[in-house]
Amino acid sequence: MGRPMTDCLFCKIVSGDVPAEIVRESAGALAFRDINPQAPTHVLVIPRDHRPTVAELAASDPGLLAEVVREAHQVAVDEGIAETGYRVVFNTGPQAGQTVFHVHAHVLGGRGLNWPPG
Ligand code: IU
Repeated sequence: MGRPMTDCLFCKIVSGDVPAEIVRESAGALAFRDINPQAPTHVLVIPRDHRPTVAELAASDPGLLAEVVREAHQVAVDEGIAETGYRVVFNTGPQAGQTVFHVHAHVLGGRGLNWPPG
């Protein structure tokens, strides 16, 4: 836990081996635009350290999870959607649609978002 995983796409974005449009960086986290955006703003916030899911991050490093959530809010501020509203989503597990097992917060906004989600 916490070490870079050689077969992890998001670890490769952290190391710079895979390019991404990075919008924010903090000591422990990185924010970059999703390559398949589902809303006018769709940014992913990840911890630099590898953790597969939000549950594992919460258990092993709650301070780092708090940093990811603070950065997610700061992305919304930077994108101008903090006032109108935005959504932060951690898909967790295959049935919830998690496809990349390096925890990431989706920050979505810039349009009306339906509830419940599909
Ligand atoms: P998910 O919650 O694990 O399904 O989200 C993974 C996201 O990662 C998804 O929205 C993809 O579009 C996004 N993504 C990306 O931004 N860059 C990539 O190279 C790959 C996936 I593969």
